[in-house]
Amino acid sequence: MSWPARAPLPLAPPVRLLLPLLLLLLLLLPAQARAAPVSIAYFLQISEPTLALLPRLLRSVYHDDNLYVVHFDKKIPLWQRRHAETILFKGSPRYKHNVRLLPSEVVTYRGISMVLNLLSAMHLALDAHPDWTYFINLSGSDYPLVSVHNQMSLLASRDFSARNRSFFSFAEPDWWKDSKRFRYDRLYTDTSLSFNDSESAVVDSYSDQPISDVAAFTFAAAEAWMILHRDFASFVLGDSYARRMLLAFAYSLEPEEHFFATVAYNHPRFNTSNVSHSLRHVAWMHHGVHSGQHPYYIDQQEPDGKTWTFREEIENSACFFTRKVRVQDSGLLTYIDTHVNGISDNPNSITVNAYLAKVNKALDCVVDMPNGAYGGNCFGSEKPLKPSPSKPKSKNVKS
Ligand SMILES: *[C@@H]1O[C@H](CO)[C@@H](O)[C@H](O)[C@H]1NC(C)=O
Ligand SMILES: *[C@@H]1O[C@H](CO)[C@@H](O)[C@H](O)[C@H]1NC(C)=O
Ligand SMILES: *[C@@H]1O[C@H](CO)[C@@H](O)[C@H](O)[C@H]1NC(C)=O
Ligand SMILES: CC(=O)N[C@H]1CO[C@H](CO)[C@@H](O)[C@@H]1O
Ligand SMILES: CC(=O)N[C@H]1CO[C@H](CO)[C@@H](O)[C@@H]1O
Repeated sequence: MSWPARAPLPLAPPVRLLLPLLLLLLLLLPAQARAAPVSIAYFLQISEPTLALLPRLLRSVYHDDNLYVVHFDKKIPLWQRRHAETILFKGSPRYKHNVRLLPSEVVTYRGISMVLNLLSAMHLALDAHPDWTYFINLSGSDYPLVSVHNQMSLLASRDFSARNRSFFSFAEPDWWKDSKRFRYDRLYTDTSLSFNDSESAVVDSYSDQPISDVAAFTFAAAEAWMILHRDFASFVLGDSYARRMLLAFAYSLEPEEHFFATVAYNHPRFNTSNVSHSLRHVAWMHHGVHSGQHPYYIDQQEPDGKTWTFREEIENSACFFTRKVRVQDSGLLTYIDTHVNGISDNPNSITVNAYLAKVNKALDCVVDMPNGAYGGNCFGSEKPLKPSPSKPKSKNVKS
């Protein structure tokens, strides 16, 4: 793979004369319009139910200047993974240039192997591409509400990349304690730590986590969706503080929601640079009813078979991505491409710009929020995230 250097273009004489004027104009523009777009490493973590959603997702977030790391869960049968790879690279010859496959690992839902898999992806991304600035973690059921080009510009705007800021959706503070009680006070083992590929479950030991009461760090409650600055990614992979914290979370439940946020919240190098929202729209509530353990599917339809239940909510979310998508190529995705992110061939520029204005307004709101603050209030429809009481598979229970 080669990353073409961008050679400065020679300037023609009339342009040279205009240059001071152009520079003056540039200085008069607001800072956010000026910064060069940053490049992004996207990680697409694919499980069996989301295999069919991958080709469209990759197409919709693809851009030559970015890096794409794709992972197929090892629990997906080998022939199916091979087939998915073949289909993927048939999508476009350009993919060869910047789409990388992460060798398959077993990923246990709600277990530490989700964190380990994300760390593997960050490692590959840091090795493969010299200059991405942000790392965005996606699953097959995410879908963009902002075009990639605009994502690259918006992450370069304000003080985000200038201050190496990472984005986390922290939960409301009164839930941090509950969350710790449900997920950290007992020891839970992700059986994929056995190195046995047929093992993938989180098992409750029903014994206390001895360090829970004495932990001198603050257990941070957040969502598993993040936008991480390269500086934070390098820190998480290479620093001994992060390594020790990883072990402190190895036998916990849902560590993917707490490990990264806890490192960022507690370490003095990052606790003054967080942004309190991960720019993801997740539908947890509908007509006052909590969805339970899993969020609602955003492509759910009303009984009339014509109305997309969450369409308006999506249009007010002001986020970069929505989830969870269940249906491949649904009319809702076509609608989003035309009216929201504008990546279709015939976008409606009025609604696309209106959505972008909402995103800018939300970013202006969240940019100065305090550390660990609940950023959801800046984002139209976002509803609070509650920790769910844990019910992992219980075997080998000792009483
Ligand atoms: C941002 O990260 C770079 C690379 O790790 C580092 O050299 C720089 O000092 C960091 N800047 C800030 C403001 O933390
Ligand atoms: C791996 O685990 C399975 C049960 O899930 C067991 O039958 C098998 O013997 C284990 N393999 C090894 C090498 O222990
Ligand atoms: C950041 O962390 C350090 C060390 O834990 C702590 O002393 C400091 O008060 C924290 N700063 C903020 C702004 O949270
Ligand atoms: C390890 C980890 O944090 N994975 C998350 C990456 O993002 C997807 C969806 O955006 C989540 O489902 C994963 O939990
Ligand atoms: C602007 C910023 O960095 N956000 C917050 C992150 O955390 C610190 C510590 O609480 C806050 O002071 C910042 O406002």
